[in-house]
Amino acid sequence: MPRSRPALAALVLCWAGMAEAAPDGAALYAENCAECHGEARLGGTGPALLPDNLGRLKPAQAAEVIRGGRAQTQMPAFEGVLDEAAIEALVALVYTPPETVPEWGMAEIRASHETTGAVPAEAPIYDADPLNLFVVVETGDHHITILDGDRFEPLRRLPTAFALHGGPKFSPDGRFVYLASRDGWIEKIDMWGLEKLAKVRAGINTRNLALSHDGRFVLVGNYLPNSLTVLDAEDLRPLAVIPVADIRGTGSRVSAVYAAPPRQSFIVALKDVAEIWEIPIGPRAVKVSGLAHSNESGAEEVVDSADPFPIRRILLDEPVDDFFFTPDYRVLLGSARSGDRVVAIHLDVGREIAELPLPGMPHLGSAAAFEWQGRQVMATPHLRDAALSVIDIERFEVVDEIETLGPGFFLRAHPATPYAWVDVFFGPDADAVQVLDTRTLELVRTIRPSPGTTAGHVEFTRDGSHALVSVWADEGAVVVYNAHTLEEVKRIPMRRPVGKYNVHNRLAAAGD
Ligand code: DHE
Repeated sequence: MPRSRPALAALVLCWAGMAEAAPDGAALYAENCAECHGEARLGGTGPALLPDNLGRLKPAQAAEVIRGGRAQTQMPAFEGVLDEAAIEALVALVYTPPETVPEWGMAEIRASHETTGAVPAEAPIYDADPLNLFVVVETGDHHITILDGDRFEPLRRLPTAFALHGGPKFSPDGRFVYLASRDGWIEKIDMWGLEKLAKVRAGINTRNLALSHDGRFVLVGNYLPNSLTVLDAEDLRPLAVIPVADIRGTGSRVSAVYAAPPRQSFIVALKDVAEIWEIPIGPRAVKVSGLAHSNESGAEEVVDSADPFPIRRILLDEPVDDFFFTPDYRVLLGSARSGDRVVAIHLDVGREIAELPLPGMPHLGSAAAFEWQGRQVMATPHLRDAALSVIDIERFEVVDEIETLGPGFFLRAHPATPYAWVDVFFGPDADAVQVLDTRTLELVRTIRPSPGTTAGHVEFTRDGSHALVSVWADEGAVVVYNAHTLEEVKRIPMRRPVGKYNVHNRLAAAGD
């Protein structure tokens, strides 16, 4: 039935009234959130609340966190304090990009820098092999546990910044470890004294960090701002902020930074532009620049002289990231943006030398190398396909595809055992890890540490005798297996232990 004019007018008035009454997200934020998350949403005691930083949290989950709070953190529950409309307004606000790109340059980084006053210990304060310790990253309540890798006993638990991501990086002698959080906090821990020494916020939205071959510099790669931050590894003092843009000036996020110890350089993967950067450290810098300048092979290379961290640009046809390096660091394999092929780039000549069709979105960053039938190969899980690909890393060809129970995230091998372990991670079998016999390329065992709960990320002890697997739950565990018999040995309760890192093995994997 058609509405009368007065009825329509009343409806319009009513809508106008509703619009007026709609909660003001910014005002609600200022009143309830700014104290911990910062006035400009850049973070404070709580994490940054910007769309890029929240990328992995769905809006419905964010609403749930506002309603119910976050266990084991200072985030309170707002249910009963804020109504649903207010919660929705807050969610809408935090997923809206700020009007101006937040500034995070040298001044802001310097102002965030803090040392704790702790002095590095003169000797280990524990009776355990310092090179067989594990750093277990527990994102359930944002702590790390330092675990004795012989007795499988926790030695110390330390609070960390919110949401660490990427592997912690050890100094070449294993004395110190550096951690990076998604919100840009970098922390340095003394692995003898088991104390935090310093922290600094190197970016607003950070990918990861790398430590130079000589342990002098920490390089941090950021999404926001588009920058690299160089820190003094001694005390995390900022030394340089390098804006990231391609040769034409188009800005780019940094996908990840890597140390290349045999090259004495850093390698930088860029998300949005078709370049890879190499930043030489120390005397090698001169050599690499010379090589690039005298390159007559036609390879497209340009060397900037942005002292003291000169950038060698390797120009590509399209962006590649998620790198795997051959053990000598002469060649890197990178995933093309389409996720359906891998390119091999020779770092000395600065050009693509091979292309491999790998349609399942290989996760090269977590691949592992081993010897198979006298050939140097690596195996990589795929993020999209239920398969492992085995690639000859001298001839750059795929030698085998092995069907798994589901797409996987992390794979680990150790020279002392023929068994490599890969997790399943996605799909109905996410509670399983599978064991690959690297002699036959057969999957020989499926292990479900906690049926029904996601299992992932494997790390070996220093001698390869045991494999440690995470049960990825807030009330989770690190489960220790005998790496030869594949039997469970011990279960250590942990709060969502996303990853664990053995000092010796991580240094060996980095080529130190
Ligand atoms: Fe990671 C390492 C990128 C999502 C857990 N992850 C890395 C590295 C990169 C990377 C480039 C190597 C950095 C290093 O070690 O210095 N990760 C990405 C992504 O692009 C992706 C897919 C999307 C994103 O939001 O960043 C992603 N990663 C995740 C997760 O969702 C994981 C499973 C849980 C989490 O807490 O974030 C996760 N990533 C990890 C872990 C490592 C890692 C545990 C270290 C692996 C190692 O053994 O070294």
